[in-house]
Amino acid sequence: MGIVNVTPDSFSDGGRYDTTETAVEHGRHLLVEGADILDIGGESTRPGATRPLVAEELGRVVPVIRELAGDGAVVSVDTMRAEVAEAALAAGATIVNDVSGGLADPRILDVVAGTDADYVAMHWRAHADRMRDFTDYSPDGVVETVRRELGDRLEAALAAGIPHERIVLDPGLGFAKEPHHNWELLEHLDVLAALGCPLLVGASRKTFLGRLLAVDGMARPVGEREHAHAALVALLADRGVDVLRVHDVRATRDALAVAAAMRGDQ
Ligand code: PMM
Repeated sequence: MGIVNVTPDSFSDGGRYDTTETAVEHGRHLLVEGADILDIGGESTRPGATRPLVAEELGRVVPVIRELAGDGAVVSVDTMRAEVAEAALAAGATIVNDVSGGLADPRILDVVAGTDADYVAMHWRAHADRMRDFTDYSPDGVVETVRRELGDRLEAALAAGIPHERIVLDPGLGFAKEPHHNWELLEHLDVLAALGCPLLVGASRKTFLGRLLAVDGMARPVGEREHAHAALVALLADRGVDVLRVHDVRATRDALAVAAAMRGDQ
């Protein structure tokens, strides 16, 4: 899944693709590099970010989705809002990627249930401006707590009428998580896979990789985390992850090719 952030302020690529034209061009580039899905988002979820107005979010994503879906691409919309999901599906998206797992706007579950779209439910606790206050995973620890809270979101999606086979779960790396929480979740993805849905993982360019590579307490800058991410992708290849949400599709494809070759599967 290649990322197209149509935002002025995303932590990873904010402002680079914030017009319809540049975003569409970027999406086409990711397809050439081998993306199977394009994830189009109009709201930055970077820690501390403030939310765009609904009209702003719609204006960012809908024209880009219309163009790229018109090209024949499989398009996912990265939104927490029912209204945006509805417009995106009407414009040709077939997947709703909801980083709040239905918590931010529960009506989004009904919107998805009323179509045959797939639904990604990510583990989430609070909007970006407050998520740093929600990193306490005691007493059960991050893996068990995320399994339970994500399990609740799965139940909510099923109760709204989204069939099990159309639901994908995501541990939500970096969302109300300290770096060590992300590593623990990556180490124990099997616990989340036991919920019985495909898994999506989004580690690309995130702060925990920057922290891992820090020198003298200074995190590695966002644009210089790709090698670490490719190494992670290769290691995740045999861990039952079904979808990787990434900025650099080519590096990801290369890492997956190496992992496949090492399995004797060329
Ligand atoms: N991360 C971001 C945005 N959307 N969606 C899912 N399903 N999983 C993620 O981990 C995720 C997401 C934030 O990263 P970005 O600003 O680089 O897009």
